[in-house]
Amino acid sequence: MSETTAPKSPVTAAQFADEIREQLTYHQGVTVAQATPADVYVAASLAVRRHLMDAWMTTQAEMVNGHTKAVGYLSAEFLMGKQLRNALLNAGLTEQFDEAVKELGFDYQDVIDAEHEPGLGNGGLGRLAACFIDSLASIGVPAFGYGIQYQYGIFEQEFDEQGRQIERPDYWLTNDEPWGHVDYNRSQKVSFGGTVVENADGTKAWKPAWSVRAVPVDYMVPGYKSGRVNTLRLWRAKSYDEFDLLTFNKSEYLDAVKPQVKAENISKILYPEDSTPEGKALRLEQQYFFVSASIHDAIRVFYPGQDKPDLTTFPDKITFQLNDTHPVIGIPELMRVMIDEYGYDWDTAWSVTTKTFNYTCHTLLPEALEVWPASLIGELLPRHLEIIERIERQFEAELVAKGVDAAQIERMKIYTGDAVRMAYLATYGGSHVNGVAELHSELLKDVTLKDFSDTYPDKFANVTNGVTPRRFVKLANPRLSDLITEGLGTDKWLTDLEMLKGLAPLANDDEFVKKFAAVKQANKVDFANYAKREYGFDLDPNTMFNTMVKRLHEYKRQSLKILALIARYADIKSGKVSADDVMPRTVIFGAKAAPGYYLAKMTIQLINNVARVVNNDPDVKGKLNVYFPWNYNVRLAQHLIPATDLDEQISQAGKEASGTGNMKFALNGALTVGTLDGANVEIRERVGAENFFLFGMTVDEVEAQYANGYNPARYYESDPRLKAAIDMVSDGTFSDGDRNTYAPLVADWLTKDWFMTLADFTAYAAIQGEIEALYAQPLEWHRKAILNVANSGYFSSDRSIEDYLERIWHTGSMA
Ligand code: B1N
Repeated sequence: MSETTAPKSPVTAAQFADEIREQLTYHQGVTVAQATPADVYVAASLAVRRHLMDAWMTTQAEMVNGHTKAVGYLSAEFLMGKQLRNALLNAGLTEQFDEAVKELGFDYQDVIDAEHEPGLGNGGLGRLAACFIDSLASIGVPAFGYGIQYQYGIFEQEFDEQGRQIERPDYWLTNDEPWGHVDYNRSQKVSFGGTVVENADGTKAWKPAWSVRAVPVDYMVPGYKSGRVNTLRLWRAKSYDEFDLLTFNKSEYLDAVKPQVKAENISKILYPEDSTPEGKALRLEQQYFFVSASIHDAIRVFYPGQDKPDLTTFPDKITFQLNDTHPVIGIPELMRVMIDEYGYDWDTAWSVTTKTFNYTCHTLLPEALEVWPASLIGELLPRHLEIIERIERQFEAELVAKGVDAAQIERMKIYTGDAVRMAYLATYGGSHVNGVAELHSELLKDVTLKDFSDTYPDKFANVTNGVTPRRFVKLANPRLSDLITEGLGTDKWLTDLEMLKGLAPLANDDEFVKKFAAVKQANKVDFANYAKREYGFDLDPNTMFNTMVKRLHEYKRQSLKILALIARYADIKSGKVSADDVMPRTVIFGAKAAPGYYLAKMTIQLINNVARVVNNDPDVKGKLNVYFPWNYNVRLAQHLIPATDLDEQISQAGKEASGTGNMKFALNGALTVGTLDGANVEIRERVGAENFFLFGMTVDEVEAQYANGYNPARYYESDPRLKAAIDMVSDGTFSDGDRNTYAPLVADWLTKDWFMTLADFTAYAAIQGEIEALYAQPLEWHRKAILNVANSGYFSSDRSIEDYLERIWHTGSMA
């Protein structure tokens, strides 16, 4: 572990104000009087960057000269969230900034709001990458994040009059973006297409048809009090031929810019799919683009100025972590680079490659494992397809030698002749494979990659996910952070989160529990104000805040939540339950659906219309309210999580690989209602079964249902409350009398219901009584919430990184 030294050169607020003035004058050319909050945001960001610059350069120099292996985290997504406040925190400049901005005559919030969050990820996988690079820097591990600087991030979500999702392009680069440094002098050439020819000496040469220029855009990744600043290097595609002169001379002007458009399309847009890959050529182009540029970049960085580097030492310089299958084309790429570009033989290249790569799998849905048509790879990357074929031959020979039977060899094919299975390629071509929670890693071994774990048991490992306490506790929840520091008598917990355990005894101290409750209440008031300002909503902070935020997906079962809510509504409407007996609740949803995911989008429409009907019904006024703030993103998460009383983690058991929202909520003192899925299992183990609302089928029970032929209609018939809720969806209550609006959704529930929402409904509805009974005793509720905080220290991404260092990367922090 590195020294926890604060970055050098702390300044006073007055000095920092001068630095902002200087940037305004000499970078932007505006006076303080002319400056807008957006100008001050840019100037302050540039000023913080200057403070981090020396540490950044030292970190890079020591990484190359030192004897510590670096980590290259290859990820198609980095969902960073806003940068300024995080950089201020890690540079130790938060207070100076607050005062300086005031001195300059600006409102602190306006300046912070001027930053447009870079939405370069879809959900948990991209946010995990961002937490991991924060932890790597905070622990002091030399590391690069490598990815793509998409010009358009995840779409901006709006709702139309009917409550349907509308997607708008997120052009986050419209304004000055002070964080990314475009380094044209360190660009790389990435090529595509063409053919493979044989040289006179029998070696192979790839003659590509076209190339693009990969330009690195560098972001600082400052560690918290570590004095280290790592690099996130995001590649931007540029054309080499701004104009095709030949075409241009024929005066076909529009055609002349075509090559430029084609090249620059590669980094144009983030695919908005989550947990389900899109098998498009452009996506493969993106994957190869950033991986090829990154591998060449690492060679440039670690063998500076060397024409003939000794690449047999490459695995001692850097270890590449493959974040899901998206960067797996890096395996044949490193083979190609070593053989074709540097003249190594196959076996040497293979030995280096397998030592360099490790693979993290993030899913259990079989349809989510990427499989590329061989024809597509052949067209785009013909030399790589040859290499993959040879890997397959070697692999089969190895399996035969190990005595694996023919049927199993057939099942394990990486290259089937028609298609390439990227997860299999990653498993064979790297040293380790890991899942992202204990249950997930077990299921990978027993089901998804069983043949591989039977054959290569030592490759398999688990690293349970984690989240950074700097962004998700310190920045998001300053009140709770102060209370924790008060309770523990130190703020060291921010770099050693297991210290939260020290709070456990305070759960029995009524004074502390009341302070904790007051923090939650103040956060709820804050969120109500935020929701009013940003969305025009009127939330009542004296009701329970019950939140479900995550991507909209059938397996996550937003349907289960909305059906239970409708059933509750129906109880009150029908007089079965008197409104006076209802514990008032505010249910808050946040979710984006993939633009092409029909049932997910229909679920969004349903939630919006349930909200409209319920919120306008005088019969339930003040008892049940539903809000769906649009465009859920990191910023909204930071506001909402600290204000939540009850968090929903209700996926079908065996489908959510881990979840990371669950960790953020527990750390911020929400209780969880959840299934035995993903990391819920470990959260419950740690916080204690009595402090977690568990319901629903287990993985085994789910499997038994599938095996016996699951019949959802049976549940509809046998639970009258479920029937009433579904009937209300079909009878037009939430569609102005139109019975067709939700017909496809209802039909799916009654005839397919692949994720068994109906089967879990009764148990889910039943546990609501327990939840409300506890909520009626505030001290008891908050005691349990404190125990959730106290026992969730394990879910720090610092711990995840320590596990990767020990189990997978076999390296440590810089001396
Ligand atoms: O990765 C997270 C986990 O906590 C979640 O449980 C898991 O669902 C999520 C293709 C994915 N798995 N797969 C993806 C994202 C984008 C894409 O194009 C797949 N995301 C997850 C972190 O481990």
